[in-house]
Amino acid sequence: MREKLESLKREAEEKIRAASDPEGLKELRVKYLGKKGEITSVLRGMKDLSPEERPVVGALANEVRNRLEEWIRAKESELEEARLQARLKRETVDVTLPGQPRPLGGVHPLNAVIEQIEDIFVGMGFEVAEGPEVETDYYNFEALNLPKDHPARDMQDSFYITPELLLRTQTSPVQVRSMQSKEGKVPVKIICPGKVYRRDDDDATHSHQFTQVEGLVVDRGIAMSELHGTLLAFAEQMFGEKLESRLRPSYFPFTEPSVEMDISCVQCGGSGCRMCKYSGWIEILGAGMVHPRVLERGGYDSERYTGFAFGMGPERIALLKYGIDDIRQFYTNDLRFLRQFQSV
Ligand code: 2NL
Repeated sequence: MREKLESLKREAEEKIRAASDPEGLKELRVKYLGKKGEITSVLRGMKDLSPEERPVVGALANEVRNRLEEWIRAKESELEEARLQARLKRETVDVTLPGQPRPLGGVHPLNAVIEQIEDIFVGMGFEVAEGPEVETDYYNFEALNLPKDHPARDMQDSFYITPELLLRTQTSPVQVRSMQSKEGKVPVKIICPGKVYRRDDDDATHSHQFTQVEGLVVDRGIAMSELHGTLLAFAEQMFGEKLESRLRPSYFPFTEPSVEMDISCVQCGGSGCRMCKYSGWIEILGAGMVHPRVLERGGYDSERYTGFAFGMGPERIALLKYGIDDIRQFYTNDLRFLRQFQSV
């Protein structure tokens, strides 16, 4: 039995040393040290030994078992360590490697200008109002003092969906809706930015879809001087403190009197150049005192309240501000164009 134990020990040592993975090692543990393992079966045979031999063989068996246990445990940690090292090597991340650059977008120049216009008016106490792009004939025209026979209502000029519904041609209907929802309370002090639509052949200065920012103030005692002061403050913040401005008489069906505002040319400062067609002046917006009929449609007594309104085209403002010569640049998404505005 002694020889049997010694040979078991040698055989096991050999196999434990050769084990290459924890699973194989586990099988060896079962094979030698398990309940039905080889050592156990040797111990079971001890009952046939003489009383003198029994303790000697017993001690040897215990020693062999302890050694095997020791070797297996040592091999186990060796294999685990090797497995860990392999995994660390495989999964190593070099944090000093340069990252993958992610392409960053920028604000579209037209949206940048619209946001800037909003900021300037919000700074003067205006609120931003928005409304539907599909409008009724009533809000888009009738309420704005454009009667049925008005030339601006020509079917050829607007995108009609039904005889009563169309894509709005201006953002003024939002202002009429806002007036109505205030139920006669003052002040009304809003700006309405948004997309508008007109049937037009696209070229460098026209687009069938463009943007507009309109503004409206209604209160007691609003006069032309409030209009002038507000729009001059806007122009100075948009184009610079040094500019000159003037109001010229004009005509819009929804305002009376109506004006157009010019500023000294942003390009030449007023001395005359191609941009201002050698006049020294650049038109930036249209405005006027709200027509009494429009006030009444909005739910305001035109005997008690007055108001001013204005409308401007962000495309035009952006063309002037950035020296762009073709409105189509805003809609064709040429990245070479757009990338020039990434910091805006
Ligand atoms: C322009 C001129 C203008 C208005 C828009 C307006 C709105 C209401 C009442 C009265 Cl609710 N007026 N809007 C007034 C004058 C001019 O736009 O050249 N826009 C690009």
